Amino acid sequence: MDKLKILHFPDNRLRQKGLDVDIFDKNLRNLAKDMLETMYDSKGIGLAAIQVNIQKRLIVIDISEEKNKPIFLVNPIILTKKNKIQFEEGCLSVPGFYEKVERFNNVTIKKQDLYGRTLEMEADGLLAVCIQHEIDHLDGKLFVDYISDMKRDRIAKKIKKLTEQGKLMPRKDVPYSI
Ligand code: GNR
Ligand code: NI
Repeated sequence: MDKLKILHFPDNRLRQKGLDVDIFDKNLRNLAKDMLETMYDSKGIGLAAIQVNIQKRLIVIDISEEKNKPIFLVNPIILTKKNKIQFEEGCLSVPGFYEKVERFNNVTIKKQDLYGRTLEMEADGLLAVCIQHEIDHLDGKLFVDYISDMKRDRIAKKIKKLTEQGKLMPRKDVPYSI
């Protein structure tokens, strides 16, 4: 497998939008597999193609303990959302920083699978939050966009400095404090 490089905030490439996928071939399935392995390797529960510098509307998710229940979302669209909640989020593109964000506890979505078949699904709790977080990535949006400008700027500066010093955590571990 190819381990993909995950872009870090404030990299401008994270602000690009994903394009609809219209070719459902082996190449797409290979990319999804590489993204899944990259996500497992980084201890994440989701990964959007934009995070690995691929401008496609493709997401991989696995919230299972055993890491054996992958979900692939291609061209996802949120149909309904209800019940606002506050959820403490992290992001592989903002490694080591966690902040509370307002999300919906229940969503229904329409999506395609890796073979182009259209499906509807319902999601609650962590899965619902993860889906909203990942679809944001496809629209060039990050969870830090929901916090104050001051906090976001401080996180950007810290990540830049840690990267220069070679001290940015390679995987999700102990949080930094801001
Ligand atoms: O691994 C991740 N954990 C997480 C926790 C709370 C809310 C959202 C997430 S998604 C994140 C992986 C990631 O950055 N996906 O884009
Ligand atoms: Ni993320």
